[in-house]
Amino acid sequence: MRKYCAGVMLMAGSWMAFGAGAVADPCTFQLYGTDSMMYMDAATGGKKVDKITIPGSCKAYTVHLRHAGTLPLAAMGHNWLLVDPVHFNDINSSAISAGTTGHYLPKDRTNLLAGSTMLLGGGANEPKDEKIAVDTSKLTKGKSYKGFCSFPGHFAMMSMEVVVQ
Ligand SMILES: [Cu+2]
Repeated sequence: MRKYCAGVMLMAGSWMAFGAGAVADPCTFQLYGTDSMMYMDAATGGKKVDKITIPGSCKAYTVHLRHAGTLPLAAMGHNWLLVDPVHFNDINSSAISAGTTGHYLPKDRTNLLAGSTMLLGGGANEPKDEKIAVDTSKLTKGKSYKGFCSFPGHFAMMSMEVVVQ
């Protein structure tokens, strides 16, 4: 734990070395999943996320999902999946049938445009964050995609529109 903290401080230090007013990477979204079953925008200090707009100039885009709470994954696990809305129902039901041991992730990822490889939790020794790569070449500019959490029932609260501008 001590080693981990030192690493984080070192990273923060090198980030700050870019200078005051350093702009956040436009091709990365820092997304928090909270104990109140919501996606929050880390950059705004906790604004609910209803939409992510990906700049068209981003060849690769990263959604850095972090569990910002303390509830264990069995009770309040979070992930992030990106789909074409026409595949939402299929993907969501196959994710739910995978159960906690399957991280509520669909076994068949064919129609998954991007997505978590694990369920994040806030409990001790549970994975707290994951960087999810989005291949923007798979997305059509201006089309509306759906990003959501496939933990049972969470999509009602944890769902967003994703658009490449
Ligand atoms: Cu969730």
